[in-house]
Amino acid sequence: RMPYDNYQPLNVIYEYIDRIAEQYPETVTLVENLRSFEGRPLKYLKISRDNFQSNKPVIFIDGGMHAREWISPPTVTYAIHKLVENLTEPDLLERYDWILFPVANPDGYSFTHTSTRMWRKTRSTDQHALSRQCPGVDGNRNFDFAWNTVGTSNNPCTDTYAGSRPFSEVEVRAVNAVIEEYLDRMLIYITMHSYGSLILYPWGHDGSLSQNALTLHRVGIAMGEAIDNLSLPSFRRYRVGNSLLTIGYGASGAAEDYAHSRGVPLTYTYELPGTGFGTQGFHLNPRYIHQVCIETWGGVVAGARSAASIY
Ligand code: 0X9
Ligand code: ZN
Repeated sequence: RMPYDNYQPLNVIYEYIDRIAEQYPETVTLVENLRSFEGRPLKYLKISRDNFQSNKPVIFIDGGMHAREWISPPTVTYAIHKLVENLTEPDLLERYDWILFPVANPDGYSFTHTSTRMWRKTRSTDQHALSRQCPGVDGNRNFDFAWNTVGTSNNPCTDTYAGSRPFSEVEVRAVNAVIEEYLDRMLIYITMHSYGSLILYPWGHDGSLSQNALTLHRVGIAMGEAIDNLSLPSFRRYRVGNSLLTIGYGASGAAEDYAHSRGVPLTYTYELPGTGFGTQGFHLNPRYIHQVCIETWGGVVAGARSAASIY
């Protein structure tokens, strides 16, 4: 498996993805149809016992939409590791097909390694007068759900710029393409962010609850409890709840709201652990990467099993 004792540059993550696809062609399919704004491949893996032939419910997990949230991509590659290289929970492949997209914003992720550690957005430019001096759109404001109405900005020089229109970003269109392709059978969608030790569910733009809130909460609690049971005493306990109420601010155009609005029953934003304050929280000490990957996978497993008992 990949090393989990330090944060890895994009090429190491991509080499891992390529090698897994090569080494396990029976269960793994690499998809790289689209390229990022700067031309990097957008890579995700489809993992299945039978090449997605038997219409099982799909679990989709993405990471790295926000570039500086470095703990996010390793939790997704770790899920790949657990499903392919070290399958200690075979029921999860019996019951579900999986789609794992570790770095949804590779341009931003590379930029945090080569230039600006605290970069959040994509690296695109558009027609806005300020866009050339201030590139980048917030991917988690760019989905077509109550787009650019709350917790967003029209100014490209801010971290929450919503873009010139919904789905202006090819990286966001790539995530959306997965959601659309498997809409009829996607059961769980999780987008990995940091930080705060939170499990958030819709609706995040106005704090109201969806029709499916009771189930969203039950499955969310199962995830949060499983993580807490695997966690370290020094880590914060997870809180589970509505996005706006639990994180304390509203934001529209977010992935978890959009996927739910399209009909995916169980959609969550995980805010993974961070220690420290302010922007320090985005740089979780690398000594904790392995721990967070293990406990986060525990949360995904518990959520998948909890959902299996309901659906
Ligand atoms: O603001 C965000 O995009 C997320 N927090 S982060 O610190 N990772 O940037 C929270 C998104 C919460 N979900 C919704 N507002 N729907
Ligand atoms: Zn984020």
